[in-house]
Amino acid sequence: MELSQVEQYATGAHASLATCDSLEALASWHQQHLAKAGELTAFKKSVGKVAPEERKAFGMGVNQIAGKLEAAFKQKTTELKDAELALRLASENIDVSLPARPHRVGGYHPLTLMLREICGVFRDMGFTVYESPHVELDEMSFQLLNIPKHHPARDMQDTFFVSEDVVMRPHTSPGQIRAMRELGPGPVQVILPGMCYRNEDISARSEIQFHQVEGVLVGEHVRFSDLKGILLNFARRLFGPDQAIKMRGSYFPFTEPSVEVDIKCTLCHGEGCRICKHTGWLELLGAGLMHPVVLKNGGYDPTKVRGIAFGLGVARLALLRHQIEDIRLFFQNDCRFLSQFQ
Ligand code: FA5
Repeated sequence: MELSQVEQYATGAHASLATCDSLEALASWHQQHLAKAGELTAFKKSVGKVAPEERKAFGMGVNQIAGKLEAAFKQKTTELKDAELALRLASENIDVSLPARPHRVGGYHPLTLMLREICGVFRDMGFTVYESPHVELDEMSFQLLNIPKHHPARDMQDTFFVSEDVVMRPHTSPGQIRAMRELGPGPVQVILPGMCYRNEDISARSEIQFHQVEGVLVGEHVRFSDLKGILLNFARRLFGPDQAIKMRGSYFPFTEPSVEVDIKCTLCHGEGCRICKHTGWLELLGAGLMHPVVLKNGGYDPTKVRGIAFGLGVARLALLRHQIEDIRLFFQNDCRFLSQFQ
């Protein structure tokens, strides 16, 4: 074995290294030449076959050649990696001057916001929140509220029956009985917010599910004027210090006397407009002094204790607040509509 043979081999190896144009090609070049089983190793091993007096020079020569090949391999590797990186950077070029994509965040439903605002106003007046079931006994929803079976007043709400004795509550009033029974016999001052269900024709003003907030105040010194004060304060907190309300005589089996409360149109301030159907007033809620039968069913002596109750529709207030004309918009889940209230 002569050193010149190794030099000749090395010239060929350098030449083929120069033609490598990818990291894969480079890896197979390395496999062929510099790896343990590669050609250079074979030359290194052949040192034993060289004549003893030439062995030293041969060994040094081979090592020198090996060092050069390794250095060339390293340099080529760096070159190819740099080239690949440059190519990748060029293809992944990001234009940092482009505007960012809007990051959409969720928000509360306008009815939830309205409900929270209403609860906040009553909380400031000393009311606490009492939750009562959505799936309710017929007894609680009607009979204990002075509406016996087959009473014509049942027609006031077209109720969804789950079974003969169980209904989807058509109003929050059954919570009156539950609250009095649970929190009595002392004074009670609660609001009952929640969803109600009625089998009604869906229209711009009516849905088959809608929120009500019921208010109940029971105590020895409770009077009808408290009802007026609470509701006037409520209307003024929501719509400003000059807001007027009006009470009209009405009928509910569970209150006596009963009233319906109108609010002076918040849009036209009583002048008459589309929203108030040119009357200047909008119906807001039903209310009254609790009927003695209801107080008794709640566990109170109606000769000693009086109560006031009211039930208001949350969507009605939201319509007024946002000057919307159709309640159905709240339940269509159209993000373009809902996102306006965040
Ligand atoms: C009642 O439900 C009585 N329980 C209210 C009450 C409570 C009277 C306590 C006396 C004492 P009414 O059916 O009028 O009453 O409903 C009250 C409010 O709920 C209405 O003024 C309206 O704002 C809302 N409401 C009723 N039905 C619907 C409906 N289908 N869609 C949307 N809101 C409704």
